[in-house]
Amino acid sequence: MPELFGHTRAHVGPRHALLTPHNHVASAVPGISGATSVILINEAMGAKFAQLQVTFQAEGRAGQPAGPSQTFGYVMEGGGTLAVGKLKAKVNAGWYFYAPAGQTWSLTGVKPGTQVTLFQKKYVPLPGTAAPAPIIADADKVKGTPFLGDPAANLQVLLPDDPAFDMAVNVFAYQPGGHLPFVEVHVMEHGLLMLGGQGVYRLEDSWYPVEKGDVIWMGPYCPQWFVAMGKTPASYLYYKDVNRAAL
Ligand code: UGY
Ligand code: MN
Repeated sequence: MPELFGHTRAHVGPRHALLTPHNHVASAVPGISGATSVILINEAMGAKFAQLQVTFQAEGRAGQPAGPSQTFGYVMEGGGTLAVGKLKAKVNAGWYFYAPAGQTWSLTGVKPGTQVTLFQKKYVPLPGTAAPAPIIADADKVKGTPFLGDPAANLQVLLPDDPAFDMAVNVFAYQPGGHLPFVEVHVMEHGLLMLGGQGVYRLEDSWYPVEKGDVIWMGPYCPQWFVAMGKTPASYLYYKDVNRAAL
């Protein structure tokens, strides 16, 4: 349902932001053609990473030359042919890829309507540790675990738990009524996409009703808590910076 004219659930503040699909405005992004790209989160917002949503028309394609940024991509709808470094695979909704800094990636041969979320971050190498390798995989095949033992909150960790990675991307799935066990306050940032269902997100001292398609930025130390509400499970995909020194 469109929002009432002049009203929005969106909020953009110094430590957190919520954007709904009704707020999207497209940007032309180098390397992406035949597609509508929306830069939902980036440095202009205060974040140290970027989150984009790309919706492809027929003949659309996306790609990136080798550079200092790494890219994680998650296919929300449709599919196509992914190439990351030397890896190549046909992918569908629920598949994801990781392109390390310094490696090329491309998505071609897309079905019209294909939709992808991208997280991009400049890679911070860890001295003495080799950079991560490319990944193309199906999130359905990643085993989840109950978060802190709670079967109502299931966590899938999509990237290897390896200090070479300075970013993590996970899927959190909650049964109706499932919730984060406590209000988290942490140095890591998040970029989040609601994949399905509904719930209420606490960000700092505000509580926001959220649903599929909403995007949230949580800056460092943003107090955060979520409860899934409604009659269906809720799930979200989220980014987090990890594994690097405090100073
Ligand atoms: O990984 C996390 O920090 C996660 N528990 N945060 C969140 O879901 N808001
Ligand atoms: Mn968190």
